[in-house]
Amino acid sequence: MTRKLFELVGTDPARPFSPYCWRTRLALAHKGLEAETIPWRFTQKGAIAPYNSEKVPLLLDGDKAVVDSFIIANYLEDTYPDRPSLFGGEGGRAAARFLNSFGDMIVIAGIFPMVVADISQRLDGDDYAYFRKSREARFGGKPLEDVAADRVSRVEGFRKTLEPLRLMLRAQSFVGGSAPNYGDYTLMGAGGYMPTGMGGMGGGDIMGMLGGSGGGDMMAMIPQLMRLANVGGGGGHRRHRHR
Ligand SMILES: N[C@@H](CCC(=O)N[C@@H](CS)C(=O)NCC(=O)O)C(=O)O
Repeated sequence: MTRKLFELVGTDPARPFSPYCWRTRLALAHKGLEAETIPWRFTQKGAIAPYNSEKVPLLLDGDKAVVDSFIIANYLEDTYPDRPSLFGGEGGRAAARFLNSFGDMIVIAGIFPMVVADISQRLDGDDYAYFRKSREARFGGKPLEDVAADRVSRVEGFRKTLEPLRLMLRAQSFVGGSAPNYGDYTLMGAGGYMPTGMGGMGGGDIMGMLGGSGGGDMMAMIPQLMRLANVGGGGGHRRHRHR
């Protein structure tokens, strides 16, 4: 297959958990484009260096290498205009830029400190050492367990930051309106933390943390979307296991 997607994994190559990689996986599924998954680990920098990248997602499409989830979404939209639109027009593309930042700075940055210690438990060897060192440095040298220690008391505050989204989703089913579009995927990507079954905060807890109850709640769609994008293998999104 000419299309390949490098996705971050830990000890289990079948469980990609990066929210950014999930955005791309969902975008590919939306466009109905197949891609071979290349499981990638933090310390495998050499595998992506030839494409001038230190991070994933990295999409290889024929002889083109595209890095950064939002740039990839734009690339897919512009390269495959006959496929279902990710943005629903230029206004949607412009709004998705805001949602992308909201996803990065509010949703992912809000969840990350709560799950960071659990992520380390899904890594081993050099990956574990690299993750611990680099992420503890991000938190001013604090041990990851200390960063996550007060997470239960932080959940309520985090959920409040999602109130604008919740209000929106009382009036419509998705950020994209009656059907999901890339705006939804920028936010739902955070559900990627879920399949790792983060320690005491298992999938169900993370779901509750994100959305709470309510039929119109977009976050309730995460499991359905993960099925759509073929988490666990099979179907259109082929998985390729290697170390
Ligand atoms: N803005 C980028 C962020 C990508 C990113 O931060 N990827 C992380 C995985 S979640 C990564 O590859 N990190 C490599 C490292 O920390 O060395 C995007 O949207 O794709």
